[in-house]
Amino acid sequence: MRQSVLSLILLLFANTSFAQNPIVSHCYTADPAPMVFEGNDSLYVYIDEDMNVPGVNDFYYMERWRVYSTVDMVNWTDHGVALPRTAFSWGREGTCWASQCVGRNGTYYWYICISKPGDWRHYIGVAKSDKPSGPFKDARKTALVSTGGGGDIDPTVFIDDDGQAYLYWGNNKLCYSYLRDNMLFVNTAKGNNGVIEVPLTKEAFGGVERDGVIDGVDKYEEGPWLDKRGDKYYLMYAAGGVPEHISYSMSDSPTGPWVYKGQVMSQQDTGSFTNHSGIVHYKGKDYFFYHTGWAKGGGGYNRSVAVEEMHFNEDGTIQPIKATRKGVPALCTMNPYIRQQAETLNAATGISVVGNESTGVYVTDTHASDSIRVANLDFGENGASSITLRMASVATTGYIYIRLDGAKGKLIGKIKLESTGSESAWEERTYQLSATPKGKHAIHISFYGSSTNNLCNLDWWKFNEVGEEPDAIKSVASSSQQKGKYYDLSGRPVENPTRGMYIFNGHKVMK
Ligand code: FUB
Repeated sequence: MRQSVLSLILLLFANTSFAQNPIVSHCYTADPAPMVFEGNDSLYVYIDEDMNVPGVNDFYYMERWRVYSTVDMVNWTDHGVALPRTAFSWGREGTCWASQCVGRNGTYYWYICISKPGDWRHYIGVAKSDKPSGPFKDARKTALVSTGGGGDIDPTVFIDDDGQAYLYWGNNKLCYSYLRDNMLFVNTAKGNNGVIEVPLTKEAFGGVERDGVIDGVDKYEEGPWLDKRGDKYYLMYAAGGVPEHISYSMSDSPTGPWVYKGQVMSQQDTGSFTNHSGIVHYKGKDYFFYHTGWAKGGGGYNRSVAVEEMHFNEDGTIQPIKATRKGVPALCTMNPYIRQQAETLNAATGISVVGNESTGVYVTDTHASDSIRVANLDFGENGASSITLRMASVATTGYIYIRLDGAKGKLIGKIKLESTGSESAWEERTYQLSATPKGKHAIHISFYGSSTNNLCNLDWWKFNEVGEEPDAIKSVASSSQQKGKYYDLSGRPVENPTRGMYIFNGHKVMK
């Protein structure tokens, strides 16, 4: 009895003890823009990929934007490079900064900022796609808007209930434009050739900077995020100078006047001196996304996105939010018995995710000591007897280990790598598990073998429930079972098989 209570406690601990922030750990992600689209069950986050390129001056050197999505808030699908810098023929290398994507009438418009060759200033551009995960293409072939004076970064777009779309942006200044219904042009009849500058007053943003001194309690810096809850409009922004915190102002109209309301996330030691936020309502909860320097090797120029739940007071004001490593809990469990993309990750070390939704997205760069974790799978009461992986590999030595809950958790599968002929020769292979996982667990997949050559590419995986095994359990014999011997469907050897279903030479047979 004591033993089983202890096991239960260990099991609960194993399932809940992982830090969920940052939400992506296999690459650096900055400037999150969360979005939920009508008729779509997922929450998407659009980011610029912070990069660490040896020999390159890393002043926010970024070459691409990526898209992530989730249905449970703890496992995030990497949709790959949905928008590379090269999509903008007029864009300058390394200058892919903050962005936001909105959907309208089945088309997704991704507003970005980028410099031009030989020009230090940023310009706002827009790409579009018929899928939220892209790939996206430059929708105009020219910049959408520019004030000419610099500071044209960090676009945010909001479509109001009456259909009018607003574009806000700006560093050390705040501008907005009315977008036309096609989302690709600003209404040049408004403001100064379509651009309206918001006065950065004390009432609106808490303070004003004069000669490097802030007169007031706060100051607008950059990274605006325009949103609405009920009939209140919210403008959140990075504030206070550097290091930044997140503050907000409210209004009864999308164009102001804005009233300063205070700090949402005060300046905290997250390892990043910038912060950049976005909020979203999803499955009955409000979430606040921001960035930190928390991923391994991270910092001010290698940032990583994190998320916290947020709460509004009755008068619409926002309760202060603390940055935590714990993050947010899972909204639901993951079904291990349907295909899950290998790039749907709770955490990962060492691997890369490549491709885009047109060419295919998959996990690669798998070497000794690299690993993947997927959280909160529900194996049910029957449990799983085998796993099917879609993989491509040229490795003939090396293993994939599958463990429950963590790096030191129970080993349930030891898969010996066999070449599929080439790294693009994809094969579906099913392997018998050495134990039957039941109930709720995380899985930890780790790679053993070469530390220099890619061990395998993984496209997707699915577990097979006891009693639902596929016909060909390939490579079982090579991984753990001997030819000419009978095994039960959980992979245990059977000396004298009677009537029933068995595994024999890697195939399901009826006796
Ligand atoms: O990521 C580059 C710049 O850093 C963004 O455009 C700003 O918001 C700040 O986060």
